Parts: sequence; structure tokens; C-alpha cells
Amino acid sequence: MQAGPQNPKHRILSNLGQKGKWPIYDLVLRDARLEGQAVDLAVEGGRIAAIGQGLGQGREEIDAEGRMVSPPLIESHVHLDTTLTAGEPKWNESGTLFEGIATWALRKESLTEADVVVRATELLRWQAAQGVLFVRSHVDTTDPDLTAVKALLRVREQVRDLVDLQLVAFPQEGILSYPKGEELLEEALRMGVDVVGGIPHYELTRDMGAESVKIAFRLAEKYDRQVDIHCDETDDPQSRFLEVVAAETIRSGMGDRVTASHTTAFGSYDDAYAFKLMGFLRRAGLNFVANPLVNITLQGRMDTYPKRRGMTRVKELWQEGLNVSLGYDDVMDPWYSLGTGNMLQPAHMAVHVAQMTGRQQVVACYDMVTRNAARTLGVADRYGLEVGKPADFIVLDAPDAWDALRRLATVTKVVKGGRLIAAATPPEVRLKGERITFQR
Ligand code: 17E
Ligand code: FE2
Repeated sequence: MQAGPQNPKHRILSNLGQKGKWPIYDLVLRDARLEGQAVDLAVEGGRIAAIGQGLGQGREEIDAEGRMVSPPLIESHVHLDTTLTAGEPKWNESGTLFEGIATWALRKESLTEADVVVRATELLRWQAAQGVLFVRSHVDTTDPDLTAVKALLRVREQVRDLVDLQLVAFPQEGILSYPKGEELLEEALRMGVDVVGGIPHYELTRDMGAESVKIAFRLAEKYDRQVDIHCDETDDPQSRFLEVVAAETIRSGMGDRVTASHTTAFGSYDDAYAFKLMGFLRRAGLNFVANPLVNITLQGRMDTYPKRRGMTRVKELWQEGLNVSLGYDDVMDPWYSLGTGNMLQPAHMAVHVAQMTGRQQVVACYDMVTRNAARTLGVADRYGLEVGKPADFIVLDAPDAWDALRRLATVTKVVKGGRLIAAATPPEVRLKGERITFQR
């Protein structure tokens, strides 16, 4: 984290109102741990007013009890329209991406706006309760009625006091391979969806896949939107749409307004091609989102043994200085029937699947669900523990990010816009009456 009391941005703005005198802040978080130091964090007018030691009183005070304070968790990639439908109308028994798409197509037949609103809101509440205050969700546009789009646009407004929700127009069954796929995608953008999506590896031919990427970029330029494409979500080493996304990013100059999601085939490319591609990706400067919980289960399904991990080259992208963040992808739907939306879980899984086990690598996986994700979503200007930024932060039952991942720590406080919106007590474990904390 760059934030810290030694950073001049975090100087104490006022020495008025010593502890015990009159309240000068709306809210003060006491005794929080930040970069190994005990600090207080003061909030005024919904923004961070000061970070330092011995700050004046707040009208409201929260005791962090020595636990770490962090900017909120961020969900870079989830499907809120499909969430909480696992088993409806049937379970995905093969566990493949393709049975997932077919199962969702059946469930879509009975979709109503109210149905989507209720399920999406429920998951967002689970996420906000666990400190996830920014969410990017894909929404399927391959539906002649755009039912899910209408519903999620409503949800985006209704949840403003809980989370900052960004929507991606996602043509699940293709832009060129689904009837009127392009028109529906464009209509979703006209209706106010924030980001343009795509799924080139699911278009009927390679040519259609490449063309679909170009269409997505043209629409993004026309409507001034970001791009986030489901790209090469397959183990097929011949699936090479990421190079088209990189080329379009370079051509358009969109850089970090572009995200390639999944890119699991990158884990199956031979090294000669992967090495060449990496140079183009650096030049493009786009973002990457990996979904380790879901892709470790969806991919490798056509392999016997050895069985591939089915994840993109997370460690290598990170080592190259490219921005990588993580998504949950699915919570209880046709692609993944488990989950709670707690973003520490995909970070924890990334440590394992990407073998990010080095001391700094584990911490890097925490960054992938916090500040890297803020870059992916394009919200970095209003994110982070810095004076003047919105007072969005969480307290975790851990001394630091490394330990938060090790123990999948409880998020004990969630503050959004200077208001405490959620609180939790870590489970108290006793063995023969003696407290077990899992701390050394
Ligand atoms: N649709 C898709 O194409 N890929 C996924 N991983 C999910 C939905 C969840
Ligand atoms: Fe996805």
C-alpha cells in the first residue's frame, strides 16, 4: 500500500480538539494498523480528513482494536444476472463452460426483471457486508427483451448507498453468432450500460471472433465507454483473440480503459508465442482479470492427465508490470454452484493456482482484489486511504494483508462514505475452554 502516515498527503490537518475536548470530526477510527503502524483515521463530510496519531475526537468513534485498515475490497468480474440460480432448471453435471451456457439459456426463458433484481441485490448485500464496495458485473445482452439489462440498470441506482456498481454489456451467445447480437449490444449501451463486452472464442468461426472484437471497440469509441472482453476462455492453444484485443487497444489508444477477462488459453500457449504476445500486451497497457475459483473448475475438463490448471499467466503478467485483478465470476449459478462473494477467496485461490507463494507474491494477490482492481474499474482517483478521498474503508481481523489471506480474515467493519454500514465479530473458537486464535 502507498498509503501511510509517512506520506505527506496524510498529515494531520488540524490539531484542534484534543482527545477529551469537543468533537471535531464526523467519525474517527481509532487504533488501526496501517503499514505496521498504529494510526487513527478521521472522516469529515464523507471524506478522509486526516490519518495520523492522536487525532481529535469524532462525533462517532470506532475502535479498530489494533486490526488492519484497508481500502475496500473490489469485485472486478461477476455475473449478477445469473447469480443464485444454481440448479435452475437443472445442475451443470459436466462442469464445462458449455453446459453452463446451455443451462443459463434455459433459465433465461423464464427470466423476469423482478427475479434479476432480487437475486442481484441479494449478492450485492452479501458482498457489501464483507467489505466489497466496488463491483463490475457483466450482464447478458443476448436476450431480445434485454430483461437483465433493464433490471441491473435499476439495481445500479438502487444500491448506490451500498456499492458502486459498474455494468458490462456481455453478449453471452455472441455478437455475430446470435440473432441481432450487435443491435442488442448497442441498445444496452444506449440504455446506459457502462462498459462494452464480447466473447470472441464463442463466435462460430475465428474470423467472426476477430470481427466481434473490432465491433466491440468500435462501439466503445462511438459511445465513449470502456471495454471488458471475455477473451479466450478455453484451453484451446489456437484461441488467439487476445492478440486482436491488444491490436485494437494499440490502434484506438484506449490503453488502461481496456480489460481482457479470463484469457485462460494464455495458460496453454507455447512459450515462443506467449513471449512474443507479452511484448504486445506491454505495449497495449491493458488490464487483465483472472477468475481463479471458477476457471480452476471449468477448464481442464477435456484433459485426462496431466490436467491443465486453466488459468491465465497471472504471475508472469504481474512480473511484467501489467495490471492484474481478480473476480469471483460466479456465485451459485450454472458455472459455479458454491461461493459467498467474499473477495478474499479468489485471492486465496490465486495464491495456489498461480503459485504466488513468495512473501511479496501473497501480498500482491491482496492487491489484486483492492488497488489493482481499482485500476481495472477506472476508479483509482476516488479509491485509497488518502486525505481528501471518499471515506470508504474496511477493518480486517488481521495485522496485515498477508495474514488476512492466510486466515481468510473476517471483515469486522465496513465504512462507506463515512458511514458504518456493516460490522462483524470474528468467530470465537475454544478448545477445552482455551481460546484458539490461529495466530502465532
Ligand atoms: N459466461 C461465460 O462465458 N464464462 C463464464 N465464466 C461465465 C459466464 C461465468
Ligand atoms: Fe465471466
